[in-house]
Amino acid sequence: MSDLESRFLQVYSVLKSELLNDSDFEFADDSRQWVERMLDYNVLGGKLNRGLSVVDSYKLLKQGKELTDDEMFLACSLGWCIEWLQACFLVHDDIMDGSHTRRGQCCWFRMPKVGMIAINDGLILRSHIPRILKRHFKGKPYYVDLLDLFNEVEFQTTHGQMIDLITTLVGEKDLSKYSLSLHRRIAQYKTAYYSFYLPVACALLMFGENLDNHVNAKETLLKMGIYYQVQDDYLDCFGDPETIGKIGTDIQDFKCSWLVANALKLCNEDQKKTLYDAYVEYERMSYEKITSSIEAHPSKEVQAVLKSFLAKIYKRQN
Ligand code: GPP
Ligand code: MG
Ligand code: MG
Ligand code: MG
Repeated sequence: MSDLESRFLQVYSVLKSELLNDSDFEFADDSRQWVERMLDYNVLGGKLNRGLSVVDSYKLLKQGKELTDDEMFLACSLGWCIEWLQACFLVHDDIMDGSHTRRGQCCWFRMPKVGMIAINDGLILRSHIPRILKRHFKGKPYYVDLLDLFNEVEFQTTHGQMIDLITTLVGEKDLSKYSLSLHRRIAQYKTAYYSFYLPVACALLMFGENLDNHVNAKETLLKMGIYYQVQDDYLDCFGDPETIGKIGTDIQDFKCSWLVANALKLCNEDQKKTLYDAYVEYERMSYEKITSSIEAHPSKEVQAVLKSFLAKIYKRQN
């Protein structure tokens, strides 16, 4: 484990302990144990990419200058807020998608004695974010912007999830309605905002930037997020469940996945081969397009942030 990862995990323990001793609720042993088990099960166990990239981005914005202990703690806390949001989304998404496994373990709602309590657990996870922000960021000039950012990204993600879900109602009857433009919309809203824009936006706010001045970076991050969801769709079908930690459900769920949207567009002869070749080509083209839009960005620091993101996901296997 890297130094950064162990610092990051230390901050998790602090935040968890603060939440489990929140004086605005009368915790008893059983409720405290429930929340603790629920947090360890759902917030931990992932790759922590989104969370760690807040710290990486903030460091790059500071041009490699050493972070103070306070800055490190705050950047890690913002990273954890994103991991908390992700945990909330995954708990709910697995119920909606009827999934069985996540991060190499049983989905939370399928655990004995959990079932639909998982719905409330997802809401608890979401409610923890403003608790963390209030405790550590209230009084900072960017506090309101942070709250606003998390609210906005939640709006975008839930609406992306909504089109992902309602699209299947049509798709079950008539797959020909699926298209790449519909897929792009689903991917952008359900994944790209919270997975790519949010970590950088958090780092920029902490650095004192106005997000309105970074629309170019936002657009590039959204492109990367779409590419990431295309990878997710590809891995859902062709990835090794051992490596990706989940068993795909997109085909059974009639999802408007990138694979089916392309299959329909390409009128394949040998379907598997066509889909595979299309993916390789898509990966190359995306990389090129994203790289050139990064290089068009005026600020070298922002370019460095964006490039470090791209390097993290290009040709990922899990
Ligand atoms: C990924 O979809 C999108 C999310 C996990 C966001 C869910 C949003 C909610 C508001 C609940 P996916 O179903 O392809 O992800 P996975 O393949 O990991 O199940
Ligand atoms: Mg889903
Ligand atoms: Mg899913
Ligand atoms: Mg998926």
